[in-house]
Amino acid sequence: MKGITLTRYLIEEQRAAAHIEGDLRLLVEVVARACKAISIAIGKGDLAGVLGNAGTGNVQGEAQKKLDVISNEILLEANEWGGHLAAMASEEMEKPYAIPHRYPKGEYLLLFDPLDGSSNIDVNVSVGTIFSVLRCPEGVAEPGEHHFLQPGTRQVCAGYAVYGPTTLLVLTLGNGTHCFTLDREMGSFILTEENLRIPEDTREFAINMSNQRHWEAPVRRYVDELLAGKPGPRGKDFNMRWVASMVADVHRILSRGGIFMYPRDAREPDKPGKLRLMYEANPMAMIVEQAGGAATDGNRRILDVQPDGLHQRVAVFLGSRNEVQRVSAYHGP
Ligand code: AHM
Ligand code: MG
Repeated sequence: MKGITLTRYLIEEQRAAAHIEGDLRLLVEVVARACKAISIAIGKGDLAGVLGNAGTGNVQGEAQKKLDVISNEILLEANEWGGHLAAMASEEMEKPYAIPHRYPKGEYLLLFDPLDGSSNIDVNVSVGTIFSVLRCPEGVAEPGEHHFLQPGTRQVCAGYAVYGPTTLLVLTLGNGTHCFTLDREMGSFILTEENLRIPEDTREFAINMSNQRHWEAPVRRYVDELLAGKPGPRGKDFNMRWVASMVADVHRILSRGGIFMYPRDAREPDKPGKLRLMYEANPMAMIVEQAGGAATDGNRRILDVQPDGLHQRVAVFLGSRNEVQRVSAYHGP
């Protein structure tokens, strides 16, 4: 099916697999359209005055970039009126966003990190949008935070856009992970790679090494062994890459293998890592598993973690299956 548009892909999937309902199709198309708008805003950069800080902070206490705020608004505005959603939640908003009463409501919940890796925006390095789709529990008309707190296994769809040299949309509806490339002249996402597969073995790892002194023993041991290279216990040399945009690091791993790690560390002992479960780790874990990879928090499969907060954090080890299994085994049974 390579070469077909996202619209046709969704219609073909709906016919063949019958697991995509009309509203989910609409939802994916609307999110894709919003990603195109974000891609255009990012592409204009300083010409449109969109770089730099917004002068505000988000719920995590992080300084917001202007493009964090713009991307969040683009996603909210695109998705609020179509009748496909019951509510939305975002990294940039403390509480869920209720669909305004003037619009009909649908049966899905949409969660997103509107602009992942935004510390890279002012230096012209790839950033992205990550999203996750859950079903709103039946009979719930006004979903609250607790209705979002479903484990990642319940996701019906997950995806990310990466705004790099090309704009890509990587998507799974539970039937493999597929990659679409934005044709800027046509304004359409075109299927360019079907059924991505992450190699089980790799010689490449991604971690922020500057935090090494704060890591726990299993992560130290694992990374020390990688760094020891050919003469060490692994008997081969490993290469390291760290973009500091999860979308870009995960996309590289989907393309050629590797392991991505953002472990829990001693800097904030009460928080398990930096990345957020609901709109970063869960969608990426589904995408990676659907491509034959693995994703854990060191002890558990990420998709099995029962969430207890919309913005809760989680340690993340994902990518090539054999490496994820090894570092998870170092964490103990
Ligand atoms: P963000 O959602 O606020 O952009 O933070 C998440 C990002 C990830 O994209 C990336 O993997 C990580 O933070 C980089 O963190 P660090 O700067 O600690 O290396
Ligand atoms: Mg993020």
